[in-house]
Amino acid sequence: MLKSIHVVTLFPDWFEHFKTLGLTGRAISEGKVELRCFDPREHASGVHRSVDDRPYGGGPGMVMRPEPLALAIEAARGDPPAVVSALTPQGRRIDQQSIARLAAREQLVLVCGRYEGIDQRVIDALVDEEWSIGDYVLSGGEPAAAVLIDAVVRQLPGVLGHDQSAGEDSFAAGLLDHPHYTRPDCWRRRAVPEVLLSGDHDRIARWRRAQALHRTRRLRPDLHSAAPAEPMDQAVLEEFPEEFLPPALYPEDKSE
Ligand code: 4FV
Repeated sequence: MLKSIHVVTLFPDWFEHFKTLGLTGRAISEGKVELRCFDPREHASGVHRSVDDRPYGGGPGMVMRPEPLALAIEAARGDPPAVVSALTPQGRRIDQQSIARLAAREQLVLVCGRYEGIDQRVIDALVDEEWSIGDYVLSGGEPAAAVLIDAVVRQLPGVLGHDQSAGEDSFAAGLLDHPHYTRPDCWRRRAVPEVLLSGDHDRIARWRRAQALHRTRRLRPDLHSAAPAEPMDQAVLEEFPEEFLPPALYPEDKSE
């Protein structure tokens, strides 16, 4: 199970606040997981201690120099070396299944690129795998590393109020989540589905499963066709054949 996350980044400050906030912050403060940053600039030599340089072959922008980055990666991966993961647009797309696998490792070593990217020889020599959070270009790997860290840490036992909820997450069952509601039961003339006020928890569970199925088929047919069916699905779709779509607004005088 995951104990430590080492991040190789030119912006350790980027994580200073991140590692104190929310579920990730609490998991770190409770010692459930450690987050340490390794800055290539600390391994840069020469008067300017530069960590980037112009690209061979010309073109815009700068590239991260190999040596300072390699030394920071070697410091972060330890001995025997842990698996080194880089966040890049070339990486495999992160999903809930890969998050669950990453959360099962003892240690994560996450390399964050900046500028146009990392000298490819460092990736060839020291990076074991690449992950992407999506087909768009960030100005740095740090936001992607934060996404991965947030998704992994909430998988750890005891991080989410009660362990059951990590397994109930969207995507954990391959479906989108059912809609959520809280007080008041009428907000701006919009009601909460009656079933949720019924106290009949089995019926509520069936309704939620039905909504997750309906909503996934409508919004993510790719997920819907790939999602493992559950024995109850036929029955819940007969009981709740329609997706709960917002009903008409309450007449004026009923509003909050
Ligand atoms: C990225 C992504 C990403 C590319 C150049 C950092 C940037 C810069 N990382 N998923 N999409 N990285 O855009 O993970 O160095």
